[in-house]
Amino acid sequence: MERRKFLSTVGLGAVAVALPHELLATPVFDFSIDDKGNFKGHEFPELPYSFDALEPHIDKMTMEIHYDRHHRGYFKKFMAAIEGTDHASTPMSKLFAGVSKLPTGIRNNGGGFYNHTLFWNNMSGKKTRPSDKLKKAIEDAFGSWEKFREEFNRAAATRFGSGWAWLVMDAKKKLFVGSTPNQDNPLMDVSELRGTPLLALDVWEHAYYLKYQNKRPDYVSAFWNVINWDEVNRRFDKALEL
Ligand code: MN3
Repeated sequence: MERRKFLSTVGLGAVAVALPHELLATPVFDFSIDDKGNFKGHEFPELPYSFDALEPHIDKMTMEIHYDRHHRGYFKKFMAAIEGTDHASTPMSKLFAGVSKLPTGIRNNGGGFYNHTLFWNNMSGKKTRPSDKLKKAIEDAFGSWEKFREEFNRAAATRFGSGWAWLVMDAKKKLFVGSTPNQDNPLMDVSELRGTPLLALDVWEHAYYLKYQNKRPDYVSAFWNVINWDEVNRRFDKALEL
């Protein structure tokens, strides 16, 4: 099938076929598509733990407001922006890949919906560890685990205004860190960072202000206590496979 025609039929969800490898050249974690690459709708995700599960590092009230108002708000606005259009049956990763041509409401609210879902899932109140394979890839990319931590913290601390810090795998399977403004993410064609997000950290003030006020670096260092490495390991392995 001709590529353009294929893309449009996939976009409409009319044909149940797996996405060709070329579309997955940048492997994605897209909860709007199933394992075979077919569109499966948009759902507001459940928080994978209780509001107080990340205490004392991230407080209960922040989690409640952040999940129930901020995240839900992005979700609702995103749904309103795509309702009744072809975008409603387009996988999010595909929307992001062409987001420069779409209304800014899709970029901002689709990004806000997607990024927070990654974020909740890459945190946990349970102690987890990076796999040996991930550790080695990080040491290869950054020189040492400590250097990785420093670079990630710097990316989070120096993002001016609102945004996100990321650990990303590029198309050559190399790891790097960086940040994006607002609700942008590394899957978006407008982003300076391009690749597969493995770890996300929200550095908007609403993510930490109640507990940490203006001390963003304290919040960033507390984040290391609640990273769900099981999930980061999983994303890393999945990204390597594709
Ligand atoms: Mn947020």
